[in-house]
Amino acid sequence: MLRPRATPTRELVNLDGLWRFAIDAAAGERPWGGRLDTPLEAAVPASYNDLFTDREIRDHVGWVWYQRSVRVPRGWAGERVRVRVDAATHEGRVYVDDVLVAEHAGGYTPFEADVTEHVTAGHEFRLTIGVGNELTGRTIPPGTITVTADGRRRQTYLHDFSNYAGLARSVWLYSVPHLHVEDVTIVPGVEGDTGTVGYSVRTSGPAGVRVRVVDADGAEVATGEGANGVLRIPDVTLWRPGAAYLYGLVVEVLDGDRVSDVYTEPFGVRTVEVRGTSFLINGEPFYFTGFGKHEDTPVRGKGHDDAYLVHDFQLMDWIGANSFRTSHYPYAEEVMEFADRHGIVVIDETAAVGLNLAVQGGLTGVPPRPTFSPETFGDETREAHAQAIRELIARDKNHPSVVMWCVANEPSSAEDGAREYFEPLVELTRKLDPTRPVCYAAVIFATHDNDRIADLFDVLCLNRYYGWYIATGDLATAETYLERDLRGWAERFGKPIMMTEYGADTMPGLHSVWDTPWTEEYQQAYLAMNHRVFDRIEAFVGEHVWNFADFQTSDGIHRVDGNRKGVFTRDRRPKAAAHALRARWTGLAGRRP
Ligand code: GCB
Repeated sequence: MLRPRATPTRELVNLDGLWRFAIDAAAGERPWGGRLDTPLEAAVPASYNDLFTDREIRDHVGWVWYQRSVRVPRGWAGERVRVRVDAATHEGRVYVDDVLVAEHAGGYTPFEADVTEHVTAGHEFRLTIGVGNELTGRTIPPGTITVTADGRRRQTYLHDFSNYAGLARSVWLYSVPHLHVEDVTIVPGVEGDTGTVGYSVRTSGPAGVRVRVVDADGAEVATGEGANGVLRIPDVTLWRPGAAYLYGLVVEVLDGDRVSDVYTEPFGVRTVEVRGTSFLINGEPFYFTGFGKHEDTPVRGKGHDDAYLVHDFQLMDWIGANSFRTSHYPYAEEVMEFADRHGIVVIDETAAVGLNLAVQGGLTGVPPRPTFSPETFGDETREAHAQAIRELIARDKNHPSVVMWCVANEPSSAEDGAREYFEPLVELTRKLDPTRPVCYAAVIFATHDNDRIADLFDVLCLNRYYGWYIATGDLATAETYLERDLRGWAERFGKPIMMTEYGADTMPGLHSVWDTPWTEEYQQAYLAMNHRVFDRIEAFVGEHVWNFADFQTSDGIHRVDGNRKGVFTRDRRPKAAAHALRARWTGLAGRRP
């Protein structure tokens, strides 16, 4: 799905700001049917949960309503008009005045509605967006709703980060000409010094198509005609990790001789390949340094914020991180574009986190139910998961920063049914994008000899917490366990291995001369132990510490004011481990330490 942009033929109005807001109990039967009667206003983009002091809003399970009035620019007569919602977590319904114009499930990918028939240029309309936050056995991510003894509905889920909800990304009103570009797919390649640009353009109706490639200075470097083809860029400048270079594919849709629509899609020329136990970018071995992150800041929750975006990337640069994983859901498109422009490498993950009933059983002692079954996660869950994969690839396929798709985090991959569940999803991913490697992040209970799906994937991505959840405080034992575990995977599969999570909760300011969990020294010693082992495993291609920063979790006895495995605090101050990581990572430039 194309990102809305202002072009010579398209105009764009950003609808961020303060919207009238109410949870369903306060919103009346048809919240879209008139002016929302509420004293509350909510900021967009932001999760609504932490904006208000009312606990009922913070813990609300169900629908909330956002409303504002919107004036259609008077120059838009004769154009098509669309409303685009960058994300409604986890379900969205859009009403223009009294009319439902769009419905969407999946909290981290965009959707839009053509509202041309319902609005008039120069006039105002009432825009109401309902957002539902319920997670069930049929949603991605999954969850369960229970009812308390006093009749309140409670949402539980199988991941630790807080179930922030609302309009956490921008909302747009934009115009497109009647005959327009619907979609553009770009597949770059390299032949010697020449960049190849396979492209395919979908238009809203039969039309001529003209394309040209412009370089970063806007100079034309290749031209072509037709909706599909391959363009060649002589003397190409590659997109490289740490040295981004972006071209633009300018697409013109022709109505006879007249240019009806113009749309420019940025892209980079680079290749990605897994060969033997190496991960190659532009034919050169690449070693990932960086983090699993979260979109998480105080007050805003998962609300996108450009200031944090800039600051987080500054901190990643400072520490020598060349990459991150969008754990555990697709991030805002602003983040992806920033990574493209700044040469940061991304492992792009769906929101399929928590497809694992065995972990819960293991932690609570309750005998686990099977994860993959018609009563738990069956065909309907898999269809929601397939849709999440389709929407992720549709949105992010042209980003040069994205080098791998991660289809799930910590599914129960050692259980009956895991292979049947995942095989079609991996096939789907490869069909939608044959150019990028595919992975999943494997939970610690999945070992080289019981995991049933690892051979379907290209890179073995492991989440391991030896020295934290296992062998807590005993780094010598942890080191032995970790090395045995990694060697097992290396020998059985002969594929590249990377650590997608390793980390230790750390209270800034807590110190000890011993190996005492929660201290700043322990986090450093824990990471150093991991690094010693990684450096002994030849097939190792990268390390992503869990987590970049402390983040909010659901309330409970396992966390003190959130997950504290951040190398930075939630307000982005470095813990001691940040300096140690910086010493290891800076200067590596994607090479193995
Ligand atoms: C994991 C999960 C991650 C958690 C982390 C932890 O394995 O993938 O979402 O936050 O462990 O800190 O427990």
